[in-house]
Order: sequence, then C-alpha cells, then structure tokens
Amino acid sequence: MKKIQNIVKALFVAVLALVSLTQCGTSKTKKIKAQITFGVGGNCEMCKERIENALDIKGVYQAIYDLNNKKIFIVYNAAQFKEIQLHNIIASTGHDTEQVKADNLVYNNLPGCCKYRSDDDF
Ligand SMILES: [Cu+2]
Repeated sequence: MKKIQNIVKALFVAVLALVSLTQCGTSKTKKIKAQITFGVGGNCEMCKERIENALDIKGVYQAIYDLNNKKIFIVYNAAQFKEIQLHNIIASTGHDTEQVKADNLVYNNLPGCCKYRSDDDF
C-alpha cells in the first residue's frame, strides 16, 4: 500500500513539474495588448507606407497612419514595447512624433514630396 502511495506521489510531482515548465514557456511570450494614438509628421502615401512599414514588426499587431489628421493608431504588446520605443522607431525613419524629433540628416534624405516640416520648424 505504501508503495502505491509513493508512486502516486511521484506521478503527482512529475505532473506539477510539467505544468510549471509549460507555464514558464508561455510567460516568456506574455501579451499585454495595448493601444495608443499620437501625432506623427507626414505628407503623402509614401510617408504612410514608410511609417506603417517601420512598425511591421513582432509585437506590433496593427499600425494605421491617418494622413488627414497626421496621427498614428497602434495596437501593440505592452510587455514588449514602451511607448517611447514606438516613437523612436517612427522617428528613425525621418518622421517626427509628438515626443521624438527625427534626425535632420535622415529627414533631409526623404524624397521632396515627403518633406512635411514647415520652414519655421527650424
Ligand atoms: Cu511622403
């Protein structure tokens, strides 16, 4: 009788270990779905494509740039990105955001039709 109890006990421990192992695996890809909207400088369809392509990355589920009101809507994994990182990704393509100004060198390399800054920005 004692032997059976020990076997049951061992089985129980093994199952527990397995469960905690799989939980550990899933916690690595934890998802905290969040959404955010903020202003981004842009002019044309090329800008829209550039901005949205920059966010075509793992951990970003949706990125839609609205050319009319110059705002981007992003659905992302908040366990993977901080807000400021999203700003930085966009700014790195030459597009100013509400929080991060794009590097002038990158901005100057944008095609003429994409120059969205007004002269008094400088
Ligand atoms: Cu453009």
